[in-house]
Amino acid sequence: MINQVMEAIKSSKTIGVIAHKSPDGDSLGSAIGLYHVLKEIHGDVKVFRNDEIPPKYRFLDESEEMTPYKPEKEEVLDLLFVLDCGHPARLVEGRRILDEAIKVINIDHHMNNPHFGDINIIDVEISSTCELIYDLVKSLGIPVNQAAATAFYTGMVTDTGSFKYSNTNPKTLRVAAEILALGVDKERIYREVYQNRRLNEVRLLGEVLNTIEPKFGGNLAFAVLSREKMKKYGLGIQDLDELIEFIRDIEGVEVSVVLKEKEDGGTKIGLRSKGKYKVNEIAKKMGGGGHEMAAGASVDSSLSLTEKNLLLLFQDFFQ
Ligand SMILES: [Mn+2]
Repeated sequence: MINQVMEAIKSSKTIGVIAHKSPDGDSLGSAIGLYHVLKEIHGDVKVFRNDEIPPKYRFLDESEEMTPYKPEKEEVLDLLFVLDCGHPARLVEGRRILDEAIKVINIDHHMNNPHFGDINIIDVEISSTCELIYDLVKSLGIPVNQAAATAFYTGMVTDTGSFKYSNTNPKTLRVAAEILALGVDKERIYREVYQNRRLNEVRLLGEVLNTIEPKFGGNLAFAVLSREKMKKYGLGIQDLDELIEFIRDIEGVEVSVVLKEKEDGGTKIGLRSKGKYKVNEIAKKMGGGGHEMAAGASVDSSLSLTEKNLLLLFQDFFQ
């Protein structure tokens, strides 16, 4: 496998790196990190921005090296790395670059990844795609510079809930320690990612929290964010992503759900669990996927219909 990856890098003239749309810390960290690593050994590497970068992650691309992906004009790449992407559909418009690339290396940690690459490096037990890529880069013998280390560390911190979740094990912490020793400013990462809340996000958070009524004997905390409400505070669908974890952490609650109304009238579903229930089972039934403790889906149905459908599913789920 390692030799195949090195061979693919060496024999390709043009290389691209892309991750899923609606980026999070792990997808951005793995894409930007791998880009900085590949640049050490290859002259023609591009990293694509498959979406807007949320403000709290913009520090990862301060020099703005990410190329905005334009489906109508992208060249055909000799080699494309697709990262942290549980299904090709999660690339959305970026799907075309995958279909056209001559060779694809798929690196991911989501369950049920359909192995859509020519080379597939999938580990569903590992904390994050960033940890997986770090392991790979190490065995390839390519140096990890400070920019790459910062990106990888960010992905590991965000996908493990700052090393709190069950996907954190002794090896995760050993890898994190190794990466940290490469000159990562971890205080800066915490400040950028967690201490940068906009006042309006906090105000909306307050408004929503005031209405939380746990259901199913207190097991489920459920919150709904309409477009109207988000607009009132000047926020969009990518904002207030801490709400779902905040309400999961209510005493007695096992599972949290946040529904956000999309611009096209559909609904984005987020699901989190404290550990007793596997929420990817619910996500799968709604056409989505993810990890056992953190999953989601995107559906065409309205907020109210989606809420109704989900509550029916949860009725059996908590039996
Ligand atoms: Mn991930």
